[in-house]
Amino acid sequence: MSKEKILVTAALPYANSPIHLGHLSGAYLPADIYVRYQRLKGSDIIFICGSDEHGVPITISADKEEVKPQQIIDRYHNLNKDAFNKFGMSFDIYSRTSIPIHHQTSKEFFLEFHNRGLLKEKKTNQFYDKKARMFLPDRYVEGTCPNCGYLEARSDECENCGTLYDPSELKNPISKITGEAPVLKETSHWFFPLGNYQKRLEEYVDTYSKKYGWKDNVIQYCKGWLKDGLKDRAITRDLDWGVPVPLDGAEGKVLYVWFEAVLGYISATKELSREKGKDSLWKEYWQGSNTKYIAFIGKDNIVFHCIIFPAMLMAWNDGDKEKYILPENVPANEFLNFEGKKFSKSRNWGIHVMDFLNIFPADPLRYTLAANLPETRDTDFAWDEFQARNNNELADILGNFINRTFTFVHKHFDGKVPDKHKLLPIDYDMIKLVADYPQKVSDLFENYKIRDGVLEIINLARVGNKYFNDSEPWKTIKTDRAKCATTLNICLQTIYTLGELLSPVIPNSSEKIFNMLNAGMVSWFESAKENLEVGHQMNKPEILFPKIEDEVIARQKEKYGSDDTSEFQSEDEQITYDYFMKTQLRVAEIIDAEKIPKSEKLLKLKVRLADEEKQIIAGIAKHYSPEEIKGKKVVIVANLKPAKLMGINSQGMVLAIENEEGKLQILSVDNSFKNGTRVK
Ligand code: B3M
Ligand code: ZN
Repeated sequence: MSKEKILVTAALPYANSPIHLGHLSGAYLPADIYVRYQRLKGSDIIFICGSDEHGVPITISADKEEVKPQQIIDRYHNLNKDAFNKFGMSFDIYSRTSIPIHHQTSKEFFLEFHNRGLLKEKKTNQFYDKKARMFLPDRYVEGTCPNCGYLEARSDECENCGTLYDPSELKNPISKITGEAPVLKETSHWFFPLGNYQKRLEEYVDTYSKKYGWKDNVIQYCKGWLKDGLKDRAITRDLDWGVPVPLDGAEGKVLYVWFEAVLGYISATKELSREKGKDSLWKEYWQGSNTKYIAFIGKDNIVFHCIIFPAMLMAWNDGDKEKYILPENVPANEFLNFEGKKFSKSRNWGIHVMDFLNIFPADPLRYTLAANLPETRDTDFAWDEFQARNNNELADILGNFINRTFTFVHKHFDGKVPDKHKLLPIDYDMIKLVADYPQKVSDLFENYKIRDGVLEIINLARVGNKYFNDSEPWKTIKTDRAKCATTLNICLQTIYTLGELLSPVIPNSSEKIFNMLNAGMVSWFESAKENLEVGHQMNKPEILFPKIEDEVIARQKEKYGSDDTSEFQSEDEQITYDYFMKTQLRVAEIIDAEKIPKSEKLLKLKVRLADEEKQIIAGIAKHYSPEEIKGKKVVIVANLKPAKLMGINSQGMVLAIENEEGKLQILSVDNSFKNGTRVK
């Protein structure tokens, strides 16, 4: 039999907003770690993702900005693709659902079902906006709840009291597009008979979850749905954006976005096959006799991946065409919060991936998120924890172990791998412990316990440090050179293992470790063998994880971690005039300036506005002396929330500009401008 193939997909993000850290934790990072690990193991694996470019979310964004949906999807597809790239996602393809091959694949599924008489065409009454000349999707209609009187109830469901009702019962309905009262108008749609698959889905969930160890949250969620009983579901919509329904007389109708989005995984694999010059390759992963499929998603997508998509594949497989495999596992994660609260676009709460990576490298973020994945419960991203994970774990434990070992070997053994001599119990124990590591971590990763696996690996660095300390090479180098050489040999082999096991988690740093080792990686299960030969010449060490200073974290907290100033905005997102005007830029005179002891960068300034004085801590000490800037009139952000920098209160920010060489200039105006004048 041919070698087993593994197909991995990660949820296709809507191309209507930038991805944020919560998305990474939910699906993308665990998927990437899993895939990179499998590749090191030598598995035949492909990793599929792309943008979800249809549906109401896209049209709402387009309407809001008064542009065409195409413009929205082009912008966010590229933005998200770049962000994923910078984060180190190793997709084999990042496709999109607006491409012809996807339209074709979705139509093929619809027609297969239609031609076999599986779909039911039903007439329903739906809200129609006469002025906009369109049927209104649920989210476009608002009215008064017939049950509790809530004023912002949706067309068929009240968020306030949870009641479901027929749209005709909603009181005072209003179209969100034109503000007019919509009318109920008859329309017809095609329904997929999900109920027909109830029994087989129950069996599928039951056997697969037991056989492949599905996560509890996923099982519970599926059981909840199955218990309620599955009903027919409309798979078409009245909308002018999407995959057109491929039937005569279906003008103005498109396939429901979720019906085709899950098929996007298949079309993306087809596109990848074309790129690789082997059109039929996708079949080996989706339809082969020895292939398995793992779908990484966040918890809000469970029903579509564990119930609806499998039902669609079952329906297809009942026909006479080549059959698809069903997802073997759907390791859906819970949510990541940001500084204690849910990520929220409307409440401006959170940080986008690209904005984060414009400030910090990817690896500390990958490690922080991986060490805290919401695998069994919601978890939280906090700036302080990010700093601590970088400084106390990556730098002080991992970085320190590597750095002290390399420095020692360069100082005392010319940078060459020293020979191993007679082993003591402490050495045996260390060698044995390292030797078991690839299997230990593999057992966790294979069971989607990514977080535990990552914490286990960093523990090896901890143990390495202890071994170094307990062996006291700085003493034995003088008293027992053979013993010292043995210690350092074992430390270096351990670093090799660490570098490899960590490469799925922090790939860039791992690459640097192997540059320092002047070696390449072997396959996963070989990584704890003696891979460094005695006498092998290594390169000089470099700092792997620079510490993150308190003031840098304080700045991020100010920007992204407080209610009213949080900027959950991407840099290339447009802002309104009102949004900009919230920032009070004012002329201020510097009336006093002094150096801050123990800080090279900071100056403490006293500035005067119209009739108040403020203290500002500014990072300009390397460019201006206190004497030089006293008396200058500068531009400050006057309504910045106060924050502490190096323990000192700062009540604003001085505007400055930096050129490519790092030369900095503060923005100043001449004395004719009164203190406190608004800059706009
Ligand atoms: N676009 C929802 C989301 O971004 C949806 C996932 C599709 S996966 C086929 O959460
Ligand atoms: Zn209600």
